[in-house]
Amino acid sequence: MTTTPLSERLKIVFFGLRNSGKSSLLNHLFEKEIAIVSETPGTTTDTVTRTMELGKLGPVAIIDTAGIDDTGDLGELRVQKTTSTIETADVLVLVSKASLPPANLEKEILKNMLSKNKKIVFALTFADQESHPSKLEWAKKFSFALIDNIHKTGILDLKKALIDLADQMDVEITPVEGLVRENDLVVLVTPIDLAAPKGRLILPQVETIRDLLDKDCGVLVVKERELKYFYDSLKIKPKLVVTDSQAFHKVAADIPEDQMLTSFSILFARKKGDLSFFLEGVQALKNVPEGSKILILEACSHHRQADDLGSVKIPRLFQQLIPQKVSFDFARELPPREKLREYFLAINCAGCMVTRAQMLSRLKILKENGVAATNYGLFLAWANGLLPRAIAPF
Ligand SMILES: Nc1nc2c(ncn2[C@@H]2O[C@H](COP(=O)(O)OP(=O)(O)OP(=O)(O)O)[C@@H](O)[C@H]2O)c(=O)[nH]1
Ligand code: SF4
Ligand SMILES: [Mg+2]
Repeated sequence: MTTTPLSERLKIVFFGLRNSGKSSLLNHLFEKEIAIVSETPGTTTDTVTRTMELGKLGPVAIIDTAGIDDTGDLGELRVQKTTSTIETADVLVLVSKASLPPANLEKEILKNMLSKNKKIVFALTFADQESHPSKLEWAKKFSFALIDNIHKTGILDLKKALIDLADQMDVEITPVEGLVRENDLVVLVTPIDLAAPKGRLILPQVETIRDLLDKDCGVLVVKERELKYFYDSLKIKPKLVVTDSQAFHKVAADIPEDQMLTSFSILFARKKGDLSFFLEGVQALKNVPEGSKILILEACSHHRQADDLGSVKIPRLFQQLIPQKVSFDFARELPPREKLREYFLAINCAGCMVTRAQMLSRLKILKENGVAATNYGLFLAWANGLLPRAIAPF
């Protein structure tokens, strides 16, 4: 892994009417012919993503989309895809011709996105033509840049408007942010079992190692079987032990009781999601009504193993520990709202492949529909009787 994964990059989405100059803007920004540009409306049919470093915003992903006013059967599908890309954006750039008055569709989508607290910047293209006063008046309520994609002017203003947002952003913290200091030793327990990918470590483990190195800490990476041997040989007491949630029980038994312990999945529950909301979800386990429906929610299409955590182990443990009969469904996307309300609890994966904004937008919808939520790591800590210990570091 030599580049920042997409899930760690702020998502900046260009959206707007067909032919507003979205793809031209992408090419202008990157100074390269990346996306196809033409005067035929509906040229872009699928999202195009490119990455860059953008000042204080750090690593970002810039995404060009199909027009929000696309028509016909395929056009409708493209609008759906654009809408879901817009929903998961951290920052939205409304690309709109300066020369035309605001369109109703633009106003409607903008209003909807503002109600969801999305950060918005206007890119007013076609600045080489006379600007329409009502468009300028509208844009002045936001940050905006006047852009001429033909003569290549205005891109610095757009970059500045985007970078200025950094101070207002809910920036995703790093895995061990605030938990360690320079020269601390941290032990990471990473089982290498059938579920482990061949020849490499999984993203939460890699990111945690990198974060600890960035923070000038020492890192000892061991499998659960060797933990006791190495732990007992240490001359320095580790500040923290972070384990794969599935090895919680064995790890807790092999280290002293006063050793601070948590799991990768709990680090990621805090980094990607809302730890307090997830903890309320664990409380809900005390009172599970008979016949409840439980939703196991993953965030990517990772390959499932025979004894898969989400689809096999968690339901099995749940039924061993909770006497009430319940049923389980598995999903990678949130079901439609009417169906969602049928669920008592959603148990989320660590969300390592998605951005914090994506996970928070999912949690917001669960909350609005009265569904309690927790995550794999917190559920497993609770199931092993280790919850207070596993959340003590926070
Ligand atoms: N004069 C002028 N023409 C522009 C400007 N930006 C884009 N164009 C032209 O407008 C047309 C549409 O540009 P695109 O970048 O393909 O627009 P788009 O928003 O990506 O369009 P779709 O992919 O169809 O949604 C092309 O002919 C561009 O050359 C600009 O700032 N000024
Ligand atoms: S299912 Fe969730 S935790 Fe597993 S790899 Fe995908 S995003 Fe990460
Ligand atoms: Mg385009």
